[in-house]
Amino acid sequence: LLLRGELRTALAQGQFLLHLQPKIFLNDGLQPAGSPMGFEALARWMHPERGLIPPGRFIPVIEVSDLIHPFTLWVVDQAVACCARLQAVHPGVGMAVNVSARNLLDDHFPGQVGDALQRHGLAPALLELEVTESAIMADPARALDTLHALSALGVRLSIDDFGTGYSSFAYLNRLPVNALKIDQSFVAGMAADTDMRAIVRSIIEMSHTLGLLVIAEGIETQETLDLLRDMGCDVGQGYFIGRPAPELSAQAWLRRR
Ligand code: G
Ligand code: G
Ligand code: NA
Repeated sequence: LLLRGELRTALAQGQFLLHLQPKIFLNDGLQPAGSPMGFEALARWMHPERGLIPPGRFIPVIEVSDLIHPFTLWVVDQAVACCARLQAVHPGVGMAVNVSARNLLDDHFPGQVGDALQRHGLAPALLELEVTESAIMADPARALDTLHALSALGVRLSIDDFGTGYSSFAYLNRLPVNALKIDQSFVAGMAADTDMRAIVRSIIEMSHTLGLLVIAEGIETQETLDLLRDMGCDVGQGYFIGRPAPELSAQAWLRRR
């Protein structure tokens, strides 16, 4: 059982840390196929007694409380600082951070993101914020205001877990987003399931029709990577490419590419 007080203490005492999972270009275009696009920052909790706790266990608790505000700001600050350091290893490498529904309802959030970028001297276009459709749909009008303010900073925005929510084609076209991330449930199933494959193909085509970059997550095999590349998917992420790992491992991974 996770108590909110325990999470507050964890934040105050620096018990959270970030692991980074790489994303690579699957096709030539913006950059040569195989080159690194960036990393997704994924939070972990190093609990003093229970060891490393995965985000699925504590994010749902944080997300429904006001703790999500300082928590996301901590993640943004750490991720931006880390991305600034990684520029020395691979100039232009980006960093993605997950943003929750409540962050999109907070008028202060875009300014705070801008402050973090300034503090660490990072070009805004190297930061990507991932938001789910359901986070936007919780309060679309207010979320849209926040997304426009973030977009005005020059930060990149992507729709996470795409395909699991309810965005209509018309609505998607009005959002100031740069990319769609195809939900891993579709990606995992596509090698064995022709219906899944058809869904993935149509998401890729729709993204390109809308001028959006398309990112597939949950790539676990060479076969899936090859299928996605042949369908024209722009960017890939998954255990086959690299597992979430600490910053030093991410640096080593970057040097090997
Ligand atoms: O790493 P893992 O697959 O266990 O992550 C589970 C979920 O937790 C994912 O949906 C991921 O987006 C979410 N998550 C991980 N780190 C963060 C974070 O820093 N902020 C938010 N809001 N969600 C996160
Ligand atoms: O919901 P979100 O897209 O943020 O989820 C990302 C989560 O998915 C991360 O917590 C990460 O650990 C997990 N993940 C990343 N790549 C793979 C993969 O190839 N297979 C599986 N099963 N999970 C993955
Ligand atoms: Na994500």
